[in-house]
Amino acid sequence: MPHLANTNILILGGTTEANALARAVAARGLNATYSYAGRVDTPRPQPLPTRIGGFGGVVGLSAYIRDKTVTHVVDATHPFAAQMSRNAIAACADTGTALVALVRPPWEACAGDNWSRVTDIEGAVGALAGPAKRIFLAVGRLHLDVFAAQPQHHYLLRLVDEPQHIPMPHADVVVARGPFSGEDDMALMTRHDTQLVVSKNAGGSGARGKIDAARMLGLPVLMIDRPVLPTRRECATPDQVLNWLAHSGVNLGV
Ligand code: 3Y8
Ligand code: NAP
Repeated sequence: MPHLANTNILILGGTTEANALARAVAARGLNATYSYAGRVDTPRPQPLPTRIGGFGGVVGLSAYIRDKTVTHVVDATHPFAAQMSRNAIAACADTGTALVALVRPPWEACAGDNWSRVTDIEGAVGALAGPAKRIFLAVGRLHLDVFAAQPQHHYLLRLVDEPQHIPMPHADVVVARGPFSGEDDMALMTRHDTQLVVSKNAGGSGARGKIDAARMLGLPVLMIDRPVLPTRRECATPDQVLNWLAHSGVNLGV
Protein backbone atom coordinates (compact mmCIF):
# COMPACT_ATOMS: atom_id res chain seq x y z
CA MET A 1 0.00 0.00 0.00
CA PRO A 2 1.72 3.23 -1.07
CA HIS A 3 2.19 5.57 1.85
CA LEU A 4 0.37 8.82 1.20
CA ALA A 5 3.40 10.96 2.00
CA ASN A 6 1.09 13.92 2.35
CA THR A 7 -1.34 12.12 4.70
CA ASN A 8 -2.86 14.70 6.98
CA ILE A 9 -5.74 13.51 9.19
CA LEU A 10 -8.10 15.90 10.97
CA ILE A 11 -9.84 14.32 13.99
CA LEU A 12 -12.90 16.26 15.19
CA GLY A 13 -12.77 15.12 18.80
CA GLY A 14 -14.25 15.63 22.24
CA THR A 15 -15.27 12.05 23.11
CA THR A 16 -13.83 8.96 24.77
CA GLU A 17 -13.68 7.19 21.41
CA ALA A 18 -11.96 10.16 19.73
CA ASN A 19 -9.32 9.95 22.47
CA ALA A 20 -8.79 6.22 21.88
CA LEU A 21 -8.41 6.89 18.15
CA ALA A 22 -5.94 9.71 18.84
CA ARG A 23 -3.78 7.33 20.88
CA ALA A 24 -3.84 4.72 18.09
CA VAL A 25 -3.04 7.30 15.39
CA ALA A 26 -0.20 8.79 17.46
CA ALA A 27 1.21 5.30 18.19
CA ARG A 28 1.49 4.75 14.42
CA GLY A 29 3.24 8.06 13.90
CA LEU A 30 0.58 9.24 11.46
CA ASN A 31 0.36 12.92 10.62
CA ALA A 32 -2.82 14.12 12.34
CA THR A 33 -4.37 17.03 14.22
CA TYR A 34 -6.92 16.76 17.06
CA SER A 35 -9.62 19.42 17.15
CA TYR A 36 -11.65 20.69 20.14
CA ALA A 37 -14.45 23.27 20.00
CA GLY A 38 -13.09 24.99 23.11
CA ARG A 39 -16.23 24.34 25.15
CA VAL A 40 -14.51 23.70 28.48
CA ASP A 41 -11.79 25.52 30.40
CA THR A 42 -9.13 22.80 30.30
CA PRO A 43 -9.78 20.14 27.70
CA ARG A 44 -7.91 16.88 28.17
CA PRO A 45 -4.44 17.01 26.57
CA GLN A 46 -4.03 14.75 23.53
CA PRO A 47 -1.01 12.84 22.12
CA LEU A 48 -1.41 14.74 18.83
CA PRO A 49 -0.98 18.36 17.77
CA THR A 50 -4.22 19.99 18.92
CA ARG A 51 -6.26 22.97 17.74
CA ILE A 52 -9.01 24.56 19.87
CA GLY A 53 -11.97 26.63 18.62
CA GLY A 54 -14.53 26.72 15.83
CA PHE A 55 -13.50 26.81 12.18
CA GLY A 56 -16.04 29.47 11.19
CA GLY A 57 -18.82 27.35 9.71
CA VAL A 58 -18.59 25.30 6.52
CA VAL A 59 -16.63 28.03 4.73
CA GLY A 60 -14.08 28.15 7.53
CA LEU A 61 -13.72 24.38 7.67
CA SER A 62 -13.31 24.15 3.87
CA ALA A 63 -10.63 26.84 4.02
CA TYR A 64 -8.88 24.99 6.86
CA ILE A 65 -8.93 21.72 4.88
CA ARG A 66 -7.43 23.43 1.83
CA ASP A 67 -4.86 25.51 3.73
CA LYS A 68 -3.63 22.53 5.74
CA THR A 69 -4.01 20.08 2.82
CA VAL A 70 -6.07 17.77 5.03
CA THR A 71 -6.42 14.38 3.27
CA HIS A 72 -8.85 12.62 5.68
CA VAL A 73 -11.44 13.93 8.15
CA VAL A 74 -12.62 11.71 11.03
CA ASP A 75 -15.73 13.13 12.71
CA ALA A 76 -15.43 11.60 16.18
CA THR A 77 -17.62 14.21 17.86
CA HIS A 78 -20.45 13.42 20.26
CA PRO A 79 -23.73 12.34 18.57
CA PHE A 80 -25.37 15.55 19.83
CA ALA A 81 -22.68 17.71 18.16
CA ALA A 82 -24.97 17.81 15.13
CA GLN A 83 -23.89 21.17 13.73
CA MET A 84 -20.23 20.13 13.60
CA SER A 85 -21.17 16.88 11.88
CA ARG A 86 -23.33 18.65 9.31
CA ASN A 87 -20.54 21.13 8.63
CA ALA A 88 -18.03 18.30 8.19
CA ILE A 89 -20.27 16.59 5.60
CA ALA A 90 -20.69 19.82 3.65
CA ALA A 91 -17.04 20.89 3.81
CA CYS A 92 -15.75 17.45 2.77
CA ALA A 93 -18.17 17.39 -0.16
CA ASP A 94 -17.09 20.93 -1.04
CA THR A 95 -13.37 20.07 -0.98
CA GLY A 96 -13.60 16.45 -2.16
CA THR A 97 -12.03 15.20 1.09
CA ALA A 98 -12.44 11.67 2.47
CA LEU A 99 -14.75 11.68 5.52
CA VAL A 100 -15.70 9.02 8.04
CA ALA A 101 -17.69 9.39 11.27
CA LEU A 102 -16.75 7.45 14.42
CA VAL A 103 -20.18 6.92 15.96
CA ARG A 104 -20.86 4.78 19.01
CA PRO A 105 -24.15 2.86 18.76
CA PRO A 106 -27.05 4.34 20.76
CA TRP A 107 -27.87 2.71 24.10
CA GLU A 108 -30.81 0.29 24.01
CA ALA A 109 -33.11 -0.27 26.98
CA CYS A 110 -32.62 -3.70 28.54
CA ALA A 111 -34.32 -5.75 31.28
CA GLY A 112 -34.83 -3.63 34.37
CA ASP A 113 -34.67 -0.32 32.49
CA ASN A 114 -37.61 2.07 32.85
CA TRP A 115 -37.11 4.56 30.01
CA SER A 116 -39.47 7.02 28.43
CA ARG A 117 -38.03 8.48 25.22
CA VAL A 118 -38.36 11.96 23.71
CA THR A 119 -37.02 13.10 20.34
CA ASP A 120 -35.08 16.19 21.50
CA ILE A 121 -34.21 18.56 24.36
CA GLU A 122 -37.45 20.55 23.94
CA GLY A 123 -39.41 17.31 24.19
CA ALA A 124 -37.63 16.53 27.46
CA VAL A 125 -38.58 19.95 28.87
CA GLY A 126 -42.23 19.35 27.98
CA ALA A 127 -42.14 15.88 29.55
CA LEU A 128 -41.11 17.43 32.90
CA ALA A 129 -44.45 19.22 33.32
CA GLY A 130 -46.13 18.14 36.56
CA PRO A 131 -45.45 18.00 40.27
CA ALA A 132 -42.01 18.71 41.70
CA LYS A 133 -39.46 15.88 41.60
CA ARG A 134 -35.78 15.47 42.42
CA ILE A 135 -34.22 15.27 38.97
CA PHE A 136 -30.65 14.37 37.95
CA LEU A 137 -30.26 16.60 34.88
CA ALA A 138 -27.03 15.31 33.33
CA VAL A 139 -27.16 16.93 29.93
CA GLY A 140 -24.44 19.50 30.49
CA ARG A 141 -24.41 23.29 30.58
CA LEU A 142 -25.41 24.25 27.04
CA HIS A 143 -29.10 23.43 27.49
CA LEU A 144 -29.76 24.49 31.10
CA ASP A 145 -31.73 27.59 30.15
CA VAL A 146 -34.56 25.69 28.43
CA PHE A 147 -35.12 23.54 31.54
CA ALA A 148 -35.80 26.74 33.53
CA ALA A 149 -39.28 26.42 32.00
CA GLN A 150 -39.89 23.71 34.66
CA PRO A 151 -38.69 25.51 37.82
CA GLN A 152 -40.80 23.40 40.21
CA HIS A 153 -38.24 20.57 40.33
CA HIS A 154 -35.16 20.22 42.48
CA TYR A 155 -32.32 19.64 40.01
CA LEU A 156 -28.99 17.88 40.48
CA LEU A 157 -26.75 19.37 37.77
CA ARG A 158 -23.44 17.84 36.71
CA LEU A 159 -21.21 20.26 34.82
CA VAL A 160 -17.66 20.16 33.54
CA ASP A 161 -16.82 23.66 34.79
CA GLU A 162 -18.11 25.89 37.60
CA PRO A 163 -21.22 27.60 36.15
CA GLN A 164 -21.49 31.39 35.98
CA HIS A 165 -25.26 31.26 36.38
CA ILE A 166 -27.90 28.67 37.24
CA PRO A 167 -31.28 29.46 35.60
CA MET A 168 -33.47 27.43 37.99
CA PRO A 169 -34.35 28.26 41.63
CA HIS A 170 -33.67 24.84 43.20
CA ALA A 171 -30.45 23.18 42.08
CA ASP A 172 -27.40 21.41 43.45
CA VAL A 173 -24.30 21.48 41.23
CA VAL A 174 -21.63 18.80 40.95
CA VAL A 175 -18.57 19.87 38.95
CA ALA A 176 -17.09 16.75 37.36
CA ARG A 177 -15.84 15.45 34.05
CA GLY A 178 -16.43 11.83 33.06
CA PRO A 179 -16.05 9.02 32.23
CA PHE A 180 -18.48 8.12 35.05
CA SER A 181 -19.11 4.68 36.62
CA GLY A 182 -22.43 3.07 37.59
CA GLU A 183 -21.25 2.60 41.17
CA ASP A 184 -20.21 6.23 41.60
CA ASP A 185 -23.42 7.46 40.02
CA MET A 186 -25.47 5.16 42.25
CA ALA A 187 -23.83 6.74 45.32
CA LEU A 188 -24.37 10.25 43.92
CA MET A 189 -28.04 9.62 43.06
CA THR A 190 -28.69 7.98 46.44
CA ARG A 191 -27.07 10.90 48.25
CA HIS A 192 -29.32 13.31 46.36
CA ASP A 193 -32.53 11.21 46.59
CA THR A 194 -32.83 11.28 42.81
CA GLN A 195 -36.27 10.31 41.51
CA LEU A 196 -35.72 10.74 37.73
CA VAL A 197 -32.69 10.86 35.44
CA VAL A 198 -32.68 12.99 32.27
CA SER A 199 -30.06 11.85 29.75
CA LYS A 200 -29.02 12.25 26.13
CA ASN A 201 -28.61 8.98 24.29
CA ALA A 202 -24.86 9.56 24.05
CA GLY A 203 -23.93 5.92 23.60
CA GLY A 204 -20.48 4.72 24.53
CA SER A 205 -19.18 4.03 28.01
CA GLY A 206 -18.24 7.44 29.39
CA ALA A 207 -21.74 8.71 30.05
CA ARG A 208 -23.61 5.52 30.81
CA GLY A 209 -22.91 5.42 34.57
CA LYS A 210 -26.17 7.22 35.37
CA ILE A 211 -28.16 4.83 33.15
CA ASP A 212 -26.71 1.74 34.88
CA ALA A 213 -27.24 3.41 38.25
CA ALA A 214 -30.89 4.18 37.43
CA ARG A 215 -31.47 0.51 36.53
CA MET A 216 -29.83 -0.68 39.76
CA LEU A 217 -31.87 1.79 41.82
CA GLY A 218 -35.11 1.08 39.92
CA LEU A 219 -35.42 4.72 38.82
CA PRO A 220 -37.07 6.02 35.62
CA VAL A 221 -34.97 7.62 32.86
CA LEU A 222 -36.12 10.31 30.43
CA MET A 223 -33.96 9.43 27.40
CA ILE A 224 -33.38 12.04 24.69
CA ASP A 225 -32.88 10.50 21.24
CA ARG A 226 -29.92 11.80 19.24
CA PRO A 227 -30.48 14.20 16.33
CA VAL A 228 -30.85 12.66 12.87
CA LEU A 229 -27.89 13.41 10.59
CA PRO A 230 -27.46 13.19 6.79
CA THR A 231 -26.00 9.84 5.68
CA ARG A 232 -22.21 9.55 5.71
CA ARG A 233 -19.73 6.70 6.02
CA GLU A 234 -19.74 5.54 9.68
CA CYS A 235 -17.48 3.34 11.83
CA ALA A 236 -18.38 2.11 15.32
CA THR A 237 -14.83 1.61 16.67
CA PRO A 238 -11.37 3.21 16.36
CA ASP A 239 -10.07 -0.03 14.76
CA GLN A 240 -12.65 0.28 11.99
CA VAL A 241 -11.44 3.84 11.40
CA LEU A 242 -7.85 2.57 11.11
CA ASN A 243 -9.03 0.00 8.56
CA TRP A 244 -10.77 2.74 6.62
CA LEU A 245 -7.58 4.82 6.65
CA ALA A 246 -5.56 1.82 5.41
CA HIS A 247 -8.04 1.24 2.60
CA SER A 248 -7.87 4.88 1.59
CA GLY A 249 -4.14 4.81 0.98
CA VAL A 250 -2.62 5.36 4.40
CA ASN A 251 0.22 2.99 5.32
CA LEU A 252 -0.39 2.35 9.03
CA GLY A 253 3.23 1.37 9.42
CA VAL A 254 2.42 -1.97 11.07
C1 3Y8 B 1 -14.99 19.79 25.37
C2 3Y8 B 1 -13.26 17.38 26.37
C3 3Y8 B 1 -12.69 11.16 27.90
C4 3Y8 B 1 -13.75 11.90 27.11
C5 3Y8 B 1 -14.74 12.49 28.06
C6 3Y8 B 1 -18.10 10.84 26.01
C7 3Y8 B 1 -17.69 10.78 27.47
C8 3Y8 B 1 -16.94 11.85 29.54
C9 3Y8 B 1 -19.97 12.02 29.52
C10 3Y8 B 1 -23.09 13.15 32.67
C11 3Y8 B 1 -23.02 13.42 31.18
C12 3Y8 B 1 -22.31 15.66 28.59
C13 3Y8 B 1 -21.04 16.55 28.40
C14 3Y8 B 1 -20.35 14.36 28.75
C15 3Y8 B 1 -19.55 13.24 28.73
C16 3Y8 B 1 -17.26 12.12 28.07
C17 3Y8 B 1 -16.08 12.79 27.37
C18 3Y8 B 1 -18.33 13.21 27.92
C19 3Y8 B 1 -21.74 14.40 29.27
C20 3Y8 B 1 -15.55 16.70 27.57
C21 3Y8 B 1 -14.68 17.62 26.75
C22 3Y8 B 1 -15.45 18.63 26.22
C23 3Y8 B 1 -16.79 18.40 26.62
C24 3Y8 B 1 -17.93 19.25 26.20
C25 3Y8 B 1 -19.17 18.95 26.97
C26 3Y8 B 1 -20.41 19.76 26.60
C27 3Y8 B 1 -21.51 18.90 27.31
C28 3Y8 B 1 -21.01 17.47 27.16
C29 3Y8 B 1 -20.69 17.32 29.65
C30 3Y8 B 1 -12.36 16.95 27.50
C31 3Y8 B 1 -15.18 16.65 29.03
C32 3Y8 B 1 -23.35 16.36 29.42
C33 3Y8 B 1 -22.92 15.23 27.23
O1 3Y8 B 1 -19.71 23.15 29.96
C34 3Y8 B 1 -19.93 22.91 28.77
O2 3Y8 B 1 -20.15 23.80 27.89
C35 3Y8 B 1 -19.96 21.46 28.34
C36 3Y8 B 1 -20.36 21.19 27.08
C37 3Y8 B 1 -20.62 19.87 25.10
C38 3Y8 B 1 -22.88 19.01 26.68
C39 3Y8 B 1 -23.60 20.28 26.98
O3 3Y8 B 1 -24.54 20.54 26.23
O4 3Y8 B 1 -23.23 20.96 27.98
N1 3Y8 B 1 -19.62 17.59 26.72
N2 3Y8 B 1 -16.88 17.28 27.39
C40 3Y8 B 1 -15.00 19.35 23.92
C41 3Y8 B 1 -14.57 20.47 22.97
O5 3Y8 B 1 -14.27 21.58 23.42
O6 3Y8 B 1 -14.51 20.18 21.76
O7 3Y8 B 1 -11.91 17.83 28.25
O8 3Y8 B 1 -12.16 15.73 27.58
C42 3Y8 B 1 -15.49 15.31 26.94
C43 3Y8 B 1 -16.39 14.25 27.45
N3 3Y8 B 1 -17.56 14.45 27.98
O9 3Y8 B 1 -12.73 9.93 27.87
O10 3Y8 B 1 -11.89 11.83 28.58
O11 3Y8 B 1 -17.27 10.48 25.19
O12 3Y8 B 1 -19.26 11.22 25.73
N4 3Y8 B 1 -20.00 15.55 28.22
C44 3Y8 B 1 -23.92 14.07 27.33
O13 3Y8 B 1 -23.55 12.94 27.00
O14 3Y8 B 1 -25.05 14.34 27.74
C45 3Y8 B 1 -21.85 14.33 30.81
O15 3Y8 B 1 -22.73 14.06 33.47
O16 3Y8 B 1 -23.52 12.04 33.03
P1 NAP C 1 -22.10 21.57 17.85
O1 NAP C 1 -23.26 22.25 18.49
O2 NAP C 1 -22.33 20.50 16.85
O3 NAP C 1 -21.14 22.65 17.14
C1 NAP C 1 -21.31 24.04 17.27
C2 NAP C 1 -20.05 24.67 16.71
O4 NAP C 1 -18.95 24.38 17.58
C3 NAP C 1 -19.62 24.07 15.36
O5 NAP C 1 -20.35 24.60 14.30
C4 NAP C 1 -18.14 24.44 15.34
O6 NAP C 1 -17.97 25.84 15.14
C5 NAP C 1 -17.76 24.19 16.80
N1 NAP C 1 -17.27 22.82 17.04
C6 NAP C 1 -17.96 21.75 17.53
N2 NAP C 1 -17.14 20.70 17.70
C7 NAP C 1 -15.91 21.10 17.29
C8 NAP C 1 -14.63 20.46 17.23
N3 NAP C 1 -14.46 19.19 17.67
N4 NAP C 1 -13.56 21.19 16.74
C9 NAP C 1 -13.74 22.47 16.33
N5 NAP C 1 -14.92 23.14 16.39
C10 NAP C 1 -15.97 22.45 16.87
O7 NAP C 1 -21.09 21.01 18.98
P2 NAP C 1 -21.32 20.83 20.57
O8 NAP C 1 -22.47 19.94 20.80
O9 NAP C 1 -21.27 22.19 21.17
O10 NAP C 1 -19.99 20.01 20.96
C11 NAP C 1 -18.79 20.72 21.10
C12 NAP C 1 -17.70 19.74 21.46
O11 NAP C 1 -18.04 19.04 22.66
C13 NAP C 1 -17.44 18.68 20.40
O12 NAP C 1 -16.04 18.41 20.38
C14 NAP C 1 -18.16 17.46 20.92
O13 NAP C 1 -17.57 16.25 20.49
C15 NAP C 1 -17.97 17.65 22.41
N6 NAP C 1 -19.03 17.00 23.17
C16 NAP C 1 -20.32 17.42 22.97
C17 NAP C 1 -21.32 16.78 23.70
C18 NAP C 1 -22.75 17.21 23.54
O14 NAP C 1 -23.57 16.73 24.34
N7 NAP C 1 -23.07 18.05 22.58
C19 NAP C 1 -20.99 15.75 24.61
C20 NAP C 1 -19.65 15.37 24.77
C21 NAP C 1 -18.67 16.01 24.04
P3 NAP C 1 -17.71 26.50 13.68
O15 NAP C 1 -19.05 26.43 13.00
O16 NAP C 1 -17.25 27.88 13.98
O17 NAP C 1 -16.69 25.66 12.99
